Amino acid sequence: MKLLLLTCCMIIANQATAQTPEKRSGNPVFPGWYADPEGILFGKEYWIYPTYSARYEEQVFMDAFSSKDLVTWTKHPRVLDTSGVKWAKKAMWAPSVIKKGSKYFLFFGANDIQKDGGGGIGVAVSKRPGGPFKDYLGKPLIDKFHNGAQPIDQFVFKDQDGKYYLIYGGWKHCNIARLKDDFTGFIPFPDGNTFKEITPQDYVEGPFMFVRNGKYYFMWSEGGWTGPNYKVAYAMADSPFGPFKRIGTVLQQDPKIATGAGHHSVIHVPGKDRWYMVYHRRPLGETKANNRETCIDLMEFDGNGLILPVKITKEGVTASKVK
Ligand code: FUB
Repeated sequence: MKLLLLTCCMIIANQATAQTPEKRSGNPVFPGWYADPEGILFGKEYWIYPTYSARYEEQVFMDAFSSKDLVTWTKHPRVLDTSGVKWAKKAMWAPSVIKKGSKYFLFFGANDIQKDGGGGIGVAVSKRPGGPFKDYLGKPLIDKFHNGAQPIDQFVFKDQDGKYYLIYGGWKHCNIARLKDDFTGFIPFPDGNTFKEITPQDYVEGPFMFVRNGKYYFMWSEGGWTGPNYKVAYAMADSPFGPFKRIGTVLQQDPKIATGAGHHSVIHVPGKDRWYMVYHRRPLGETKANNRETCIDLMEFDGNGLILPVKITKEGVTASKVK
């Protein structure tokens, strides 16, 4: 009798497990054409700030998305738009957001400038991560080419000593510049230069930096963003200034899943060795340049601290709340 009861209980338990599959984010994590996503944690909430991926003339706003568990995402429409930034007319790209004090600062590119002036990298500010963000300076923070870098694809990096840097650049050049504490401009380096070039081999655009176990990981996108071979590579160094020697590719297309995987960011869950790569890719068979979707997959390291190639998936990551 006891054995029969035990067997029944096990069958019921097994059925219950089978009926409650693990919740996953799925990929893309939210619907719509969105690219260049920056993922970040604000308190216990995950946020993703992407580029609205459309014709340049239609890129006149940015939406944001928040989630408590990586599965259910809430859309925050038009956290920034050109009505709040007089000098921005089109091509609002690659938001990078940071909290400083009680305010949130959103760095963005606008106008896709081809020569000095008329646009570049700007800063907007808000009291809330969901905006509305308003122009902070009334003009671009960078509106010129320095060291050959187009002023786009900005990433704001807070170093371990509390200093803030802007790492940015398109057209195959990447600069790092130290931000003033109030983000109104830059503090020149001791050698008198403000923009220090840190371009590694094969760099094209989309820089990102993080620190793990005291090492600086510098990551960037390679190839053409409009094609299938777009990808992400990385280097490691002991300082944010490098030198950065390319180690290898960490993210690329998988002909069974999607193409053009690139322009990424990384979310680290505090207190854990858990890292997420947030990136965009193009669905299989899709060739339109702007038909890019925002996805998330796990990023893992080997015992020597090297990044393992990211496996891009349709399922995404499992539900996870920040404690
Ligand atoms: O989305 C516009 C541009 O495409 C970005 O600035 C580049 O990094 C590329 O992803």
